[in-house]
Amino acid sequence: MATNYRNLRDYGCWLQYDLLPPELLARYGQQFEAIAVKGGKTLTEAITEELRLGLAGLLGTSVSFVEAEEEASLVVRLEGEPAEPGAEEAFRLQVQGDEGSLRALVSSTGERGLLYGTFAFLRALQLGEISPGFKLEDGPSTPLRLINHWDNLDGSVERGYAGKSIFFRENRLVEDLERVRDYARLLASIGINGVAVNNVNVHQEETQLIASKLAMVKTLSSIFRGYGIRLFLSINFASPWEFGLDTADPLEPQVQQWWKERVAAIYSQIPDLGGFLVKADSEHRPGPFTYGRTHAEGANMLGEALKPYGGVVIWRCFVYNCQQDWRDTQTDRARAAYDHFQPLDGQFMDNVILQIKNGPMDFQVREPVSPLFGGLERTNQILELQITQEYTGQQRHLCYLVPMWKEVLDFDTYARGEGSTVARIAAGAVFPMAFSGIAGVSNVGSDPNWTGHTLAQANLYGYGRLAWNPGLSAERITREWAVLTFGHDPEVVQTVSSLLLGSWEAFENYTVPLGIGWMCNPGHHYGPSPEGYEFSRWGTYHRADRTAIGVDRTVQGGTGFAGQYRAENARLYESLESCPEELLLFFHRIPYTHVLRSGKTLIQHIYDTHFRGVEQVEEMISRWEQLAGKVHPETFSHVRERLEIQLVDAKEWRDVINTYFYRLTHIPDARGRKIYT
Ligand code: GCV
Repeated sequence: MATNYRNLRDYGCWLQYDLLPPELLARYGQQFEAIAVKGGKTLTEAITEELRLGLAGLLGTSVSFVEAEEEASLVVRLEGEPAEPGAEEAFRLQVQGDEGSLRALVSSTGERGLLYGTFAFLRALQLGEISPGFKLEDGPSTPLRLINHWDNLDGSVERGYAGKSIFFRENRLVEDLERVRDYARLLASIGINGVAVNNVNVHQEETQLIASKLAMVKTLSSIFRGYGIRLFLSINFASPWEFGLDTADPLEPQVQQWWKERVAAIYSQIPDLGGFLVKADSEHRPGPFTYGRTHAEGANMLGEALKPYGGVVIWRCFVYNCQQDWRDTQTDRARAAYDHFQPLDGQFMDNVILQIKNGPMDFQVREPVSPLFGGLERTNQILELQITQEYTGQQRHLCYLVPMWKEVLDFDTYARGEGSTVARIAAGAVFPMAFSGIAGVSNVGSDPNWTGHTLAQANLYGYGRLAWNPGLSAERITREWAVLTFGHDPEVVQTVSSLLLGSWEAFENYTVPLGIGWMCNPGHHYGPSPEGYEFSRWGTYHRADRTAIGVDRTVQGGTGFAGQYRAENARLYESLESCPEELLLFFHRIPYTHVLRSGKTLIQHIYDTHFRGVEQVEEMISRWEQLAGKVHPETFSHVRERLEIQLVDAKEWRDVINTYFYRLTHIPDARGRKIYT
C-alpha cells in the first residue's frame, strides 16, 4: 500500500528532489558528497535520511556520512545552548569556499533548528541560492505553528476533501503508519511543530483517546516526535460526565480531581504531549456555560491539570448562538467571539491560549479580521486559519489562500499604535505572551496526492511558510513551491505561479460579492444557494430585498460590530465612504443603485464580477493547457479535470447569483449579457 502511494508523482509534494537542471548541476554536482552530522539524538535519523534522499535526488550522487568534520563538505552541527526559549528552533546556514569547492555549515543550538536548517539547505540548493558567502540566519517568528485535524476515529474527516483520515480507520489506527511518517516529514519541512490529530467536535468514540485508546495517541506521538512535532489532543469538555461523574462543572472539586488524574495518566504515557485543544459551548458541544461558569473558569480548570507537565490548553473562541431566529435582527453573530472573550481578558492562566478564527464569522471567502486581535491584551492567543477549502471550493476549485492569509497577517489592529499587525501579535511582539502562534485546519487526507487537488498542496506549503515567517511575500512562497514541485522550467514556474496567485480573486468574483458571505448550499457548503442560509438558525443573513442588501454593522445605526475595533479601524469601517469596498456589504446595507468608487452601481459590479470570474477560469484552463508535455502527464490531466469542474461550477455560480439579483431588482445588465430570468 505504502509503496503504491510512493510511486505516484504527486505523493511527493514539494519534496520531489528531482535532478537539478544542468546549470545548477554544473555548480553543485559532486560538491556535497561527504556529510558530517554532529551532536543530535532524536532527530538525527530524520536529518540524515533527508540529506541522503535529497542530495541523491538533486545531484544524482550517493552521499557518505563521515565522522571527521574536516572531511565533510556539508556539516550539520549542534552547538552551544539556546540563549532564550525558542532559540533552539533557529539555525544558521553558511556557505564558504569558492564555486569549485563549496563547504556548507548548518548549525543550531537545538535539534529542531538543525532539522529546519537541513530543509532550508535543500530548499536553497534547489532554488540555486547556495553560493560562496551565502548566509542565512533564520528562525520562526511564531513560536507555535500548528496543524489542526478534524479527523474522526471512524476515518471520516469533517470538512475533508481529500479522502479519509490518514490516521484513523474504523476506530483504530490505519495500518499504513509509514504514511503518517511521510506526513510528519512534509510538515517538518515547512516548520510545523505541533499537530492536533482529532476533530474538535469530539464524538463519543474520540473521547476514548484520553482513556482506553491512549495507546493510539502514544503511537502517533512517537512518529511525530521523530520530526520534532508535538502531538495535541482535542478533548470533550464533558469527559468527566461521559466517564461516569454526574457533572463536568469546572468548579466542582471531584471534576478537577478527575482531570488531574486523567492528565497524569496521559503524561505517564506521553510525557511530551503538547496539551489539549477545546471547542466548548460551540455548535452543540458541551462547555462551562452548562454550569453557569465562564470560559476562563472552564479553561483554567484544564490549565491547572496540565500545568505540572508543561502542557497547554488551546481554547477556541468560535462561540456563538447557533440557534438564532432569522427574525431577530438584534443578535449579530459577528459580534459573538469578542462579546464572549474580550471581557475575560487577563483572567486566563498562563498556559491557556485562545485560538481565534481569522474572521468574526467562519472562514468565508472575504471577511474582516476578527476584532479580538488587538482586543485581547493580556491573554495568550493564536490565529486560526482554514487550509481545508470548506467555503472556497473544497479542493475541486483552485483557490490559493496565501494572498488572503497575507492580508490577515498584515492587518494593522493599531492596538499599540501603528504596526500592531496580526502577524506581530501572533509572534508575541505586540503584547507580552507566554505562548503565541498560528494554527491551520488541515486540508490533507488519504488521497494519493494528499490534498485532493494537487495544486491545493500549495495551500499547505504556503501555510507552513507563512506560519514560520509571515513576512515572506506571497510571490516568494509561490515561486518556491512551484520550483520545488514542478522544477525549473521558467514557463511552468511562471504559469503555475500566476494561476495560483490569481485564483482567490477569481473564486471571489464568481461566488459571493463584497464580503456578504454565506450564499452557499447549507450543510455541505458547496455550490450556490443565495438564500440557503437566509432563514436558518445559524446567524448568517444577508437580508437582500428588492432595493438593498447587506447588514448594517455600524455603531450609528446597526449592530455595533464596527465598534469592536480600535478607533482607527472602527472609524474606517463605520463610514460608507472609507469602508474598504471589498467589505462593503459586511458592514453596510447598500441599495443596488449605490455607485461604487469604480463608478459602477453595486448591481453592475455584481454582474461584472460574476462574468469576469468565469472568464478568469477560462483563462486559467487555456494557460494550464500550454503546460501539456511540460509537467508530469498524470498531474497535467488531473489538474485539467479539476479546472474543468471549476468552470462548470463557476458558470453555475455566475448564473444563479446574477439571476437571483436580476429577479430581485429587475435591473438589467448594462452590457446586455445573458442573464437568465
Ligand atoms: C469542526 C464550521 C464548520 C464545522 C466546524 C466548525 C468549527 O462551522 O462548518 O464543520 O466544526 O466550523 O470550526 O468548529
